[in-house]
Amino acid sequence: MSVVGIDVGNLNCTVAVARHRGIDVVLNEESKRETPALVAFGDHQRLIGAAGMSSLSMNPKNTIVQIKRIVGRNHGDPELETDLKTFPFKTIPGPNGEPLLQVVFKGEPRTYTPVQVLAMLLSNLKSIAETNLGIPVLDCVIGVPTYFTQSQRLAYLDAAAICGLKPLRLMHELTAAALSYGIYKTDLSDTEPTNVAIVDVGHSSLQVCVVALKKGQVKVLAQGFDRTIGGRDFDEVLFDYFAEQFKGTYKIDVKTNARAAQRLRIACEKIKKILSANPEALMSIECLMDEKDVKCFIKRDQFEALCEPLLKKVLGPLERTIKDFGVAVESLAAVELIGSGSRIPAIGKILTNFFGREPRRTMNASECIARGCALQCAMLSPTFKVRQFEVLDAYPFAIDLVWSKGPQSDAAAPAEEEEPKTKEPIFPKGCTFPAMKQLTFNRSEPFTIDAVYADINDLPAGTPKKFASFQIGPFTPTKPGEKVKLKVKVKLDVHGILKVESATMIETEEGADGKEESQADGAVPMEGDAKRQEGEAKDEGGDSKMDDSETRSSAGNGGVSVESVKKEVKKKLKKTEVPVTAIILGSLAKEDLERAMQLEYSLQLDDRVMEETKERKNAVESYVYEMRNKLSEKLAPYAAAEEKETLLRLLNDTEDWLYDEGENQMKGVYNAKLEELKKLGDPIEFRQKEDEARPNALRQLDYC
Ligand code: ATP
Ligand code: K
Ligand code: MG
Repeated sequence: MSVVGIDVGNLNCTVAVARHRGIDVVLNEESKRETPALVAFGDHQRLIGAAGMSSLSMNPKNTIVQIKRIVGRNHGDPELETDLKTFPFKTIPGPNGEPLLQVVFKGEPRTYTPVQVLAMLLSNLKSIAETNLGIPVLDCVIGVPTYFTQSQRLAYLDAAAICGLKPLRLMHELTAAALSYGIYKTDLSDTEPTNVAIVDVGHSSLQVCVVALKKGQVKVLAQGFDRTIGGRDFDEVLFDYFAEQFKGTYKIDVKTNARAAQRLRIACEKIKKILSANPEALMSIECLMDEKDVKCFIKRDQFEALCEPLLKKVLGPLERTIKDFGVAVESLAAVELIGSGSRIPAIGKILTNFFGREPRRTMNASECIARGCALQCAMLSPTFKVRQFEVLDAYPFAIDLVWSKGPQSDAAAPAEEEEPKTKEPIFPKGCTFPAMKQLTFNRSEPFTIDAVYADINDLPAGTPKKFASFQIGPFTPTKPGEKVKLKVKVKLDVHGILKVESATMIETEEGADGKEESQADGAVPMEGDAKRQEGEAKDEGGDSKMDDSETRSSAGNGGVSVESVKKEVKKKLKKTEVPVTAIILGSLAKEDLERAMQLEYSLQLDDRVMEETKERKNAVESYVYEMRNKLSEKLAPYAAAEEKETLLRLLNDTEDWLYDEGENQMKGVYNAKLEELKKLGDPIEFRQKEDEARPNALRQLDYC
């Protein structure tokens, strides 16, 4: 079984695998440790990851980048709209509210959903792992940013399913980093936690967390983020600056030309990197637009001045996180910096000032997330033996559950239509997950439970407050029309996705004390907090060890004590499973998922055929060159003059053909061409080989 960790970056992805001697970051087909997060749709084939790099500037309109920013978002979300302005490709609204990516692929206009494109990228990362491991990859752990919403998480799971991956966990990137940091630490105490802050400045966001490390355990204490500070935002500052400069100096507006804009953006990223190590840099692009070469110097001071508004924002997430942590920065045992965007010296300075010390780079900035994910995968995989290290992660958003009141309860309590606003959310911000909560209802008819973000301000603008909705029922009480007790288990699962795990109708069998029952549950279920039952949050799979007998009820509701419920009701309970239907969950419908899987499968077949075709074409090409050389060297004595001339002519014609109509042919055409050449070449080679095999004395050196 495969044990794989995948860090899907907005710019760069890393794949790590567990082998018996440890965790290794594996190389892609170009022997690189990082794989660009892009999918390019070409005239003849799609190119994913490293293979598509040149399409970035050659074919920008059909090269999808930053898919991590797009996936799980709705068309028209303000944050997405801002992003799309800087992307060279186009989107249109899709049937499910998602932005459809419009490309021209093999000469045809096509649209793909962001989930499909993410699946393409994941399939490339999967195949990198497979090539290195030599086995099919299914199980994996995939990193996600802390700030991912339910719909982004679901999109990742769908994309993984489309390309045949089975994530055992979607793991918060910084938690993965913390795991790969903590597990190798030998000086951790059993009781006294070592508190460490980790800051990740990536391409599209800044994330920070404070974790407590103990022997065999990492617990996330606080976390923060800003989705508007990342390496790409610094590129954009440079882009705007140079675009403006070139308008004046060269009278060109690169913003009106997709290819020029893309080339300038790529150049800006390089300039930014140069400025991390040098006080100044020269921007120079040949033939950028209107056949004009451009040149412009920029100093680091200038760059930093331009970035001041951006740099000012860096403190925000740090301050919020430390405030949530509730302890001074001085008490942190270490501050670790990861993510390649953190190489900007000005960011380093801000962090140094804030934390009162220079952050360390103990971890490999671009690999620790993938490594942490692989470690987690190894721990979750039954086939792997690895030192267990408990991961107590924290969920970033407060989640509440709301439900319609039953008709009878409405009548009974008309004044209580609205839930009290001050109550603590069911899953408070920062709660440990996976976690399970049990709710008790008193109903006679089916009803719905909605999951909402309790504080929508924490989420990207445009995120709907309600993100999941479940119908509980139908159910048929033994005495029709009578209220029954329903226990509903709600789970925030290992991926950070909220689901209703189960609903159970609980009836007291004949002879049970009905009076006590009604006292316990009152007319309106779930008033206040007292009846929300905490599940076993620690349970990895979220499988709670909850027992009905542990149910407590609100004293204010004239409740029954734990003991009395246990003794008198337990043996008389009749439990019936009640169906739960997700009305909104946001993952793909089964048919759509299957269709997407089939499409991806056939695209992969096309890719394979293309690869084989390329390989056959190369075979023809190398035959031409090698044969020509051999004919003038070792094969020369074995070919008659006429024979040699015919073959040479055919070789030359084939070479011309390869540059002309033979450039894009089907696999079979190249095979036939190779056969044609070999028909003439093989007899000559045969004679030479036969001769070589003879004892020296018998060699017939001169055939002609
Ligand atoms: P994210 O974590 O946001 O999803 P990612 O993981 O792809 O994105 P990283 O690979 O950590 O991001 O960082 C990429 C960013 O780091 C890019 O913006 C890149 O330009 C920037 N970067 C890389 N090297 C340097 C450098 N030497 N100086 C400044 N920035 C750099
Ligand atoms: K990365
Ligand atoms: Mg990253």
